Amino acid sequence: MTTVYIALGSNLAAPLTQLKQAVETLQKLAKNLAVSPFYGSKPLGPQDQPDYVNAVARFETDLSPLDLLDALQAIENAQGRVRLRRWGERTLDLDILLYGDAEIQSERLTIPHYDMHNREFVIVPLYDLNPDLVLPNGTSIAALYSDFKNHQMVKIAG
Ligand code: ROI
Repeated sequence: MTTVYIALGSNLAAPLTQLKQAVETLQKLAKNLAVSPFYGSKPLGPQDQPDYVNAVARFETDLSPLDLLDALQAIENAQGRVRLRRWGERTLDLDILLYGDAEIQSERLTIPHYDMHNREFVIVPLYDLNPDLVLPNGTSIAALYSDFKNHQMVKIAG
């Protein structure tokens, strides 16, 4: 069993419902699923798009990284994933942030997620889930969180 962390994001087609539905589906392939609070966040990227709802989930799985990626993409597609432009609005994004302590660089996967340390909508909910987390490169989530202590995101009632 490997402990994995997944980022969830949506800013189209009832974002909160999109995330809740994805969590329901994750329950089926996940052991010991835990989900952070849901946050409303300003878009990173073009500003002429709706605000996002973001969260992070942690669970244990026997799936390999690529099988997990396939499973997450199947959930995105089942929920009618629409992505209108690069860095633009989307109905559902499920990104693998961490897969145990693995560091993976392949055509389909970069783990840890290449830009997670710069994204408050990832770091803040990750810290909520596990303030003692240490990334594979030795960086603590607490150190990353300190950059975002004054974040402007709002918690959304789950
Ligand atoms: N911005 C926010 N706030 N949340 C996201 O999940 C998100 N996802 C993206 C881009 C377009 C980079 N911006 C985002 O893929």
